[in-house]
Amino acid sequence: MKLFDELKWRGLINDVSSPELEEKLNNGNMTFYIGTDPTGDSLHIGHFSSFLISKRLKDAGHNPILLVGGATGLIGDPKPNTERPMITKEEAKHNFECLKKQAEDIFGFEVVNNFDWCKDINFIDFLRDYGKYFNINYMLNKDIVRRRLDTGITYTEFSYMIIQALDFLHLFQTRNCTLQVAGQDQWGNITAGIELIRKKTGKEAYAFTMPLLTKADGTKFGKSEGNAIWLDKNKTSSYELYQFLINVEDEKVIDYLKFLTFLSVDEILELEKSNKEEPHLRKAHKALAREVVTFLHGKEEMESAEKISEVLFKGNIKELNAKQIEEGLSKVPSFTLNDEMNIVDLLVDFKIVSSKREAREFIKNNAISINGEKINDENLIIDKNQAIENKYIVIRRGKKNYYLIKMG
Ligand code: 629
Repeated sequence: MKLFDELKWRGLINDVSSPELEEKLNNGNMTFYIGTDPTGDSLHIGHFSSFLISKRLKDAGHNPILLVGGATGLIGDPKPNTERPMITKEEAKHNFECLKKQAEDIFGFEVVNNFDWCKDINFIDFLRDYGKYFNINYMLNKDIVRRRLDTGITYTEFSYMIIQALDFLHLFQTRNCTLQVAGQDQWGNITAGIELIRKKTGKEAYAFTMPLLTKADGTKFGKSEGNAIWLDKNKTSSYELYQFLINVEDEKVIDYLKFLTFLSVDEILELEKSNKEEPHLRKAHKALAREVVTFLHGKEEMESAEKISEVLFKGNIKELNAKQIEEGLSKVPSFTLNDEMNIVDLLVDFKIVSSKREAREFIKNNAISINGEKINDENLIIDKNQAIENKYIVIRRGKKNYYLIKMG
């Protein structure tokens, strides 16, 4: 399957700037770029779903440049509804450093900063050398700008597309970068660049956009209980990322495998068959979680995440070390135990049960386990001797309720 056909099959093609692009993509060796603004100190899975295209194109013989917008991050790409809060120059610089390192660690590709060439453009030259090529009606016609006229858009955000356009021109002229790629929301900014290149050089540059990944109900992919899924494992652990992926909706898991993994067409078709015929095995979900966690954090982190998932499902807690317990039980109620305590008092004081009677009932019915072992002695004393690595005691009530006791 040729590259362009595979990109289409994977659902990665939304808009294409010119029919010639298909043949150019199939015959490898275009220099291309994809950019992001340093609005935060970590990339999230939405960025990942777009940036992954850089590896697909690289593997097909093209030459990737990643851009982190140290300059555009100070301006703010207009969003459909409201003006972005201005971030400080220090914040933008810090975020730039974080994203540059993350992009290099994950993809290993060259990262450029548009602040490097924007910082030398003075105001008059900006208006003469770039602003002069932008007709106001052209700018007002961009979807997002038009929508913001009612709620209000400042001159700063209105100017944003000119900067992204001059980026494309700069990379076109200095790096022979003839292609820009992005998610579909960037079409206006990218075509502004193609126009500027045509007007300034008389030559054609190219672009294609990808659809933004969505959930079955059309809302944005990449949030779990309202929280972003970060690529920095200190913000979203490998286990949380694994859990997020293994729990995606059944009707979307195949789309996500196509979009987010490098599994072959045949492997994905095989998983699609399994997802239909034996959904309870969840092979497609497991493959998605394994592939993405391995790509981002390595095989060891993926295997640890998988082990935590299996152990918490089965309950054999003693298989986990302290770090894995921290990762796997970061969201459950936790308490500090400073001194030894009788199990019935502990269950009541930490509100794991509602009364001593209920505590004795649960214990009698084998519904309480300590570090994976069911207990039935209501006189049991809980102290740090039972703690895993002298740090944690895990209490499970019934099948689903975990509580984490931290040794004081
Ligand atoms: C200067 C800045 C450029 C080229 C691109 C840019 C950034 C661009 C933007 N991108 C989004 C972002 O930074 O705002 N103006 O969060 C985001 N991008 C990845 C995908 C996207 C896009 O990082 O392209 O479509 C979805 O994640 O919204 O010279």
